Amino acid sequence: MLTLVASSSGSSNSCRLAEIGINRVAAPFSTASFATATGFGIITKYRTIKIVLPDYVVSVLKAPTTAVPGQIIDVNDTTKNQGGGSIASTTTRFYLSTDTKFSADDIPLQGRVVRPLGFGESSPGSTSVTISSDTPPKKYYLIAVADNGKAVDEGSKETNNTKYRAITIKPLL
Ligand SMILES: [Ca+2]
Ligand SMILES: [Ca+2]
Repeated sequence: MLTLVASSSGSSNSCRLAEIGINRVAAPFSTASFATATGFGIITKYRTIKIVLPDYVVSVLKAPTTAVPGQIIDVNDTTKNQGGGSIASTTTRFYLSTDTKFSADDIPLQGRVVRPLGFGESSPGSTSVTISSDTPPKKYYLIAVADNGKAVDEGSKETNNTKYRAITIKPLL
């Protein structure tokens, strides 16, 4: 939460917001509003607003359920920002994992650049992903990671950035 001091004129609040570098809030700042008199007899109005950080997620992930080593597959995802607006481009990257959890030992594959997303905006995209020819055939999970590399500060919302689909890598005949 951030407390701003603005003048008693409602129309000037946006000017004060701009002065401290805030040009976008996700909701009207109506949480609390009251006036108080200072010792100099000047009326000052306080308003408390909640600054909403971006929250990136992968809302849609579509990929083949089988592939062979060396194959190039089309992976379709939709990356969504379900939080406050972002001014940074991000990368949604794909990984091959032996479990459903994104971890440091997962195999990095291709990714795609996602333009800056405003409040509630989505970016659908298709990525050509190469399954390395030395991938041992077995069952894997293809994990998509939104904002891979953490270009955007999401506060406590960094833990919901992945989505997975099972994919079986079959031996070459
Ligand atoms: Ca997130
Ligand atoms: Ca893993």
